[in-house]
Amino acid sequence: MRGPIYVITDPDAALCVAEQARAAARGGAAWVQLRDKTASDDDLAALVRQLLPEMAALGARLIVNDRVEVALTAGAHGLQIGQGDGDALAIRQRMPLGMILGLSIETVAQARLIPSGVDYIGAGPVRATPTKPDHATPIGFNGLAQIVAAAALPTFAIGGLKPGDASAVRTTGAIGMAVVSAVTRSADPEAATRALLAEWGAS
Ligand code: TZP
Ligand code: MG
Repeated sequence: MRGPIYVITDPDAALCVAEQARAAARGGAAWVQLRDKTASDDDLAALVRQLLPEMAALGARLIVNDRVEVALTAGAHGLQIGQGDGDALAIRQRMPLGMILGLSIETVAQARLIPSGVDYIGAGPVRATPTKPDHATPIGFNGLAQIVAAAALPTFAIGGLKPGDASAVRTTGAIGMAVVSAVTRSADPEAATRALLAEWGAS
C-alpha cells in the first residue's frame, strides 16, 4: 500500500466530483475514492472510465465505493465495500488479479473477522462526522489502535479527521488517513491535500 492520503469525493461539495478527484491527485493523494450514493451505475462507470487514465498518470489509485458492478465493468483500480455491501470473499473471487479490495471496519469484533482477500481496511469513524449521518459509534484514537492491532492489515483511519490529526493517527499504527470534508469542503482541495501529505511526512 503506497501513500498515506486517501481522499473520498462528495457529490454535495461545491466542486464537481471529477474536479475533486483531479485536485486530490494533483495534491498528492495516492488514493481517490468515488463515493456517490445517488449517481446511476452508468454515470458512475462513465466517470470511472474518464478518470482512470488521469488518476494513473498522477500516481493515484481510483477506488469505487459500494458499487461492485461499476468497479468491475469500468475496470477501477479498486473497490471499497462496507459491512452491508456483500460477501467480501465472493466479491474478491469476481475481481481480476491486482484489483484492490478495501473493507470498512467499525469495531474490534469486525476487525477480528476480516475475510481473506481483503487488501486494506478503512477503520472508523474516529470522530463523529456529519459527512456520514448514519455512521457507527465513533471509535476514537484508542479504538483505532485496537482495530489496527486486531486486523493485521494496512489500515486507513477515517471519520472526522482534519489537519492536525496526522501524528495521532500515525501513533495508532494506521498507514494513512482517509478524508472527505477536510479536502472536498476546502476552498482549495489541491492545497488541502498537499498540506495533509506534508503534515503526515513531518509527523
Ligand atoms: N465512513 C466512515 S466516516 C465517513 C465514511 C465514508 C465519512 C468521513 O467524512 P469526513 O468529512 O472526512 O469526516
Ligand atoms: Mg458502503
